[in-house]
Amino acid sequence: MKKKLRQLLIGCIAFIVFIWVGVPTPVTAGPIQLNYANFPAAPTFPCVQMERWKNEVEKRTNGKVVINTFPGGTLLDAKNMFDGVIAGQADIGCLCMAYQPGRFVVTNATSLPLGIPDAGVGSRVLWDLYNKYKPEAFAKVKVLTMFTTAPSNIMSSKPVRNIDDIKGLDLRASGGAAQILKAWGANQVGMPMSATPEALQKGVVQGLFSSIEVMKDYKFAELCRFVTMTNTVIYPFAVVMNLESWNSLPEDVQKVFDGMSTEQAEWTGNYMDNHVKESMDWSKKEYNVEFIYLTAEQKMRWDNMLKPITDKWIQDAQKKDLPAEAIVQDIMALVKKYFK
Ligand code: DTR
Repeated sequence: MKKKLRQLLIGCIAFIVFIWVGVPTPVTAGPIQLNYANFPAAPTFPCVQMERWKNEVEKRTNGKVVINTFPGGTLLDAKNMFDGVIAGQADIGCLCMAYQPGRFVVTNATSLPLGIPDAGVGSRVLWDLYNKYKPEAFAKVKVLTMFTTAPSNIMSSKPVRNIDDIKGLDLRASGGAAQILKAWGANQVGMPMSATPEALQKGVVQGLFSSIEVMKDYKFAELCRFVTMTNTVIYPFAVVMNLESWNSLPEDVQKVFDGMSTEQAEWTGNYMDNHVKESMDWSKKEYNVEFIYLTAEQKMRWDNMLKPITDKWIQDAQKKDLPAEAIVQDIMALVKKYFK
């Protein structure tokens, strides 16, 4: 009797174990969470495009993916954005390539004075250039998209009406654009955009050289009552993803990301161009900002002073075994293609 009871008990336990192990419990895994880092403040264009991308991704993956956004350098700042993404401190990061001229030589060729007229054209040119050359610099990341700013102008607390006015003026610019200010004779002070509001407030600089949507987004119009329209050089940006994070995504999600690359470049370029106009109107209305236009003769003089910059870039890039002349030719041909 005892033996039978024991057998029954063992049978029951075996049955329970069988049910427990054999029947799969429903998996209640949540959505895929990805952290996206950005360096400037939330109202600026790199963050506006980030929020747009987030919303589209979440919509197009039907909630399978959730993007957590970190503007204002809260996860990674301008200087360690690229390496931080490679190291996995963020899954995705947005960086201004112009801040590191020596690191992103090919894509930074778009910031040479080659006549990119606006951000819509600039973003298309940059994205095509990247896809043609697939530069080695991006071997350790997945590139999600690229885009550019609108051309740069001088925002300052003192009027710059001619080339003499800029001589010795402390102006902030970063990376590639620094050489432009130097060529014009300004006292160039280097720092990322995110450090500029404080430098202006403290009087470390009397102005800056950038696309002018920041007059509104950072309220620089309050301190910079003059804008000299030089319409020179854009700054190129990239959005990159950690390779391991990318490889761990299901194929259908990767397809959504890849399917958005060109669209996001174009969307951002167009947003930037419209926002520049808005910012100009706002600056005039709110702070009576004066926009100074160079005469054709002046503009030619200012532009001519920049010619050695492209020649020097070609020489330096050739030393790095890059097809420098072909890259410059490609940029000019792409500008023609997209500039209608
Ligand atoms: N012109 C570059 C890049 C830039 C233009 N607008 C913004 C806004 C926020 C961050 C960077 C930028 C620059 O001056 O840094």
